Amino acid sequence: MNCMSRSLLALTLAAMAASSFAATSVKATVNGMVCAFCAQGIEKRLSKLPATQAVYVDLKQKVVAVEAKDGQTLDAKAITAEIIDAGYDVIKLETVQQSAAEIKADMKGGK
Ligand SMILES: [Cu+2]
Repeated sequence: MNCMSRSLLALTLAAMAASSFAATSVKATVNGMVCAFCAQGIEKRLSKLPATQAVYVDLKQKVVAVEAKDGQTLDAKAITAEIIDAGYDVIKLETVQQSAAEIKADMKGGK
């Protein structure tokens, strides 16, 4: 290995470390959830998806957040399908660079 490829490798490793730092989540606004059982049902379904690391449901703010496992991509279509299948409406879906815990903290912060 020469000098050039060694420094390239170092750069690549640094980039990988930086990217694994920020968690990616799919944040959905869902209509129709009224009680803790609704939240539980959705949480259970979404937890079963292969790329799901964590799920957070906020009944009051109608938010369902699914955090992706490191290096994996969440299937927004599958998430939407699961929520609709469970009997609820997805109004909005967005990808955010936050973990489920960070989204939860935001919600509790009263934003
Ligand atoms: Cu319910």
